[in-house]
Amino acid sequence: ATPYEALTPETVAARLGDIVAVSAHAGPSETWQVSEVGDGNLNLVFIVTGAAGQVIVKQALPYVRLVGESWPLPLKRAFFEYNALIRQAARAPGMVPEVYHYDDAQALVVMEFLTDHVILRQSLMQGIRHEGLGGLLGLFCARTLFRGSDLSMNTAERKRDLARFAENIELCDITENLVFSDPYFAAPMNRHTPALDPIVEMLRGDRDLKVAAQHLKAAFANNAETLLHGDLHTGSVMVCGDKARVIDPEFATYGPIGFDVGMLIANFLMAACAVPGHLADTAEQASYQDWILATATEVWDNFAQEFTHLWRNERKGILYQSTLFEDQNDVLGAEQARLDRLAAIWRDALGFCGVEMHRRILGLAHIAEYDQIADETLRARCEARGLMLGRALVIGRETIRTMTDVTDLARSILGK
Ligand code: SR1
Ligand code: MG
Repeated sequence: ATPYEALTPETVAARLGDIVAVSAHAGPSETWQVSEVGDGNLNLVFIVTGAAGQVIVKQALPYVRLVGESWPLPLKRAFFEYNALIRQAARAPGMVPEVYHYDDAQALVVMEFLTDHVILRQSLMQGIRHEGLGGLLGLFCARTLFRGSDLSMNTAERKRDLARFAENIELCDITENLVFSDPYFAAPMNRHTPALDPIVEMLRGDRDLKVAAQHLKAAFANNAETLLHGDLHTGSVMVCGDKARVIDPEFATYGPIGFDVGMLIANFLMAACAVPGHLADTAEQASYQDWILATATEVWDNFAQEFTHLWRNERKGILYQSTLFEDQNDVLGAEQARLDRLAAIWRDALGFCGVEMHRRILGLAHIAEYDQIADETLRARCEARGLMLGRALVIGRETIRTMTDVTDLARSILGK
């Protein structure tokens, strides 16, 4: 194989033009126009526009783009992204971009261009409503997380896959440090809005919070319940009207079901906290926050509903075999087991939700919703609400029962 070389807009046609799976979608390479559009933390992303259509080319860089060459990062993350994408396509059909071509040596994936779609995070900053979004994302979570778990997989399939994704070591290490540890001490790459100093000091002195964050880290590192997306925030969702697709699963690893669900809900809650920084009219702010909170509720409700449907109709894996619950009484047993599992997922999800809300304000990798609020006082007010809500969810994860409890808490912290 040709040794790895990072692409540039000028080299894409020469390097990929002869690949039939690519030209079938973009047309002959002589007609291609290429632009690099990557704005994420890690990779190169090119849009190729040709006579027959458009494709996306995503290539891993041998370092963290956000930081630079001083932080090397293995190219093999493209392998995990490709393998996660094909599993997600099978488990949640229609919810991820179609893969056209994968090149292991070049660490690149060529995939479907999602016409007219935009990153959900951008849409949330503009106050745009997407009908049914929470429902679609809840379905995505339930289908990928149930079907990627030992509720669905057999022993050989599961053990082999677990071993394969266990090699995504460096990206797991990023999550373990950036999400669960760094926000809670003065880690070298952390940054935060200076006006938050007093609250940051309070959180870093909060023993219960730090112990809880370490319990959550232990769950993430040790509880290999399912194949996670691993980085399911609103920058990993593309939307167009009432359509949505999930992208960027390079952090895929086996972990607790509640991780993806909690991270996703966190990103809706943070978007709600940041609304005053993006919409001028106060009535519109209030009504948009309501829509965001309702969407977060739909994520959980649809997740739980579809998880229940799959549990009752598709349980064929290693755990809770239907044969154990065949007679009349044991139907109740299967339902009891389902409710227990859902309750555990809910508790985990609340905790993961809270730490995600902290790390996006206190750690290295922030979110545009907060960072793009130019007025520092307003930004600090929005972020402080996110920090307090995050703490309440981590500390209260054993007692908070429903999404209504969560949204009531959010409303009281948002002053609604
Ligand atoms: C150094 S990577 C920082 C963050 O970017 C990715 O999107 C993940 O969220 C990661 O934590
Ligand atoms: Mg990403």
